[in-house]
Amino acid sequence: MSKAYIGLGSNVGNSKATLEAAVELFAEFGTVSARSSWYKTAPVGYEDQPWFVNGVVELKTDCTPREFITRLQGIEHRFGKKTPFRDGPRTIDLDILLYDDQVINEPGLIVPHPRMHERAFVLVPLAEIAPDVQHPVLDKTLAQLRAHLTDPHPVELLEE
Ligand code: PH2
Ligand code: MG
Ligand code: MG
Repeated sequence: MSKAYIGLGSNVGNSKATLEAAVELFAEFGTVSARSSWYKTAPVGYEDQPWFVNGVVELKTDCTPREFITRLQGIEHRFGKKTPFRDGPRTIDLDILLYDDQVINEPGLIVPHPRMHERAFVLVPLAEIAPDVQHPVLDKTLAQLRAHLTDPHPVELLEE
């Protein structure tokens, strides 16, 4: 059984409802063992677009990483994911952040997520549920990485 962390994001449509529905579908290939709060986050990269809703889920699964990314892409497809350009608006984005302490660098499958350590919209929810987990490449805990963030983009708790 492996433990994976998935980053969820959306800024098109009813983002929170979409992401909640996606989390329900994770039961098809794993068991959700922790989930962060939802956050409202300023867009990083391409900035002329609505704020995102972001969060992180911890999942126990028997999938291989390759099966896992295929499952996540299947869910993205079911919610009609379209990405007209890099970092642009999307109904849903599901990214593998960590997969046990595996380090994978294959076409279409890079773990840990290569930009997670520099993004507040990832590290704030991730450190909320897994502060003591070690980043397998940077050899720092997620709480340490969060404390050293220099990303200026605001991350705010989503009001219910
Ligand atoms: N995802 C991106 C690019 N920029 N910005 C925020 N705030 N949240 C995201 O999920 C996000 C982003 C590419 O996947
Ligand atoms: Mg992404
Ligand atoms: Mg993605």
